Amino acid sequence: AIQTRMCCVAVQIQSFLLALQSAYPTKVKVTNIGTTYEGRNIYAVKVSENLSQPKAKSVWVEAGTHAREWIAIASALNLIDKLLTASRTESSTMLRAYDWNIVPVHNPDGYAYSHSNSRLHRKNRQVESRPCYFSNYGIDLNRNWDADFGKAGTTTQCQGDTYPGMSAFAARETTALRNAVLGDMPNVEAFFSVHCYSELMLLPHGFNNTKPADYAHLFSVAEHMMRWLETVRGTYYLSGTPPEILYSASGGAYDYFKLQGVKYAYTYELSPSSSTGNGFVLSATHIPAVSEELFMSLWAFVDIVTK
Ligand code: 0X9
Ligand code: ZN
Repeated sequence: AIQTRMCCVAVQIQSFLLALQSAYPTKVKVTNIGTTYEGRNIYAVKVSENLSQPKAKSVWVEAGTHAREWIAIASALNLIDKLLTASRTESSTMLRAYDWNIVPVHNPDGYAYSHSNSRLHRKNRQVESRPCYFSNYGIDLNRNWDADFGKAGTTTQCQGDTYPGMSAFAARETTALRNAVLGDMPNVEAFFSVHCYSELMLLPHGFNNTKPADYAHLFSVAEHMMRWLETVRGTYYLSGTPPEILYSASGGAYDYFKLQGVKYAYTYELSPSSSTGNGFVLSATHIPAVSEELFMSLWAFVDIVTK
């Protein structure tokens, strides 16, 4: 319940995370998984029932890949906070099943820039060996993964919002997250990317019309999650693959991890709904409900997969 403001710059988030680590030294471990182009740290926060007794399985949750998607970052920070509120049965169930690894700000350079210069900035702020002479430079981190890289839903123009970079993992941020998650294999049972907006639960694959062999199972898990999400305040999320319900896009994080053998890989598009104009900019009063929806659906995930 600490994170109630939409606007929280990298330094404030860093102190929030370090304060949690001091308050819960047996449960919270903050790790710097890499450094951005502009020199900021990328943090992964492990929340465990007991750090000295690691679980066999883990879940990874990543938010803030896209700079302007502030509600995703606020919801990921609230997830950390809610997992530590031990009075909630949900939290103890979730921590009994898994170690949780949360990367609340995957793109801290872009996030800072969305505060200081351009509220709707999407990408990181990296200049590659081939320079970009436009102000909207940077790599779209959700196009930079090795999952059919550089094809659907990308532009070759470096100033474009869906510019994927010169090669897969050209971005420091994707490299850092890839190394952190792969370093936790084979324990990683689930990977969730948290984006906004449109109220969608996206399943693999996002890059073309193919589906993984276990798609029917992934879909039934998603439907269970969305039913529990709906109990918070009646929000209805549509589940499906991006080509079916959004648009195809190559180089996405969750596709990469699904291809790497992570069983459960999903991408959230949080509230508001797609009919909301400029849904990236929403008032901080929405943080509690949207955060609770993310949390409830992850509780539902644990409920169904541990049955
Ligand atoms: O375009 C994206 O990266 C995501 N939508 S957003 O409005 N948050 O930018 C959707 C990504 C879905 N994943 C893939 N298609 N790989
Ligand atoms: Zn996004």
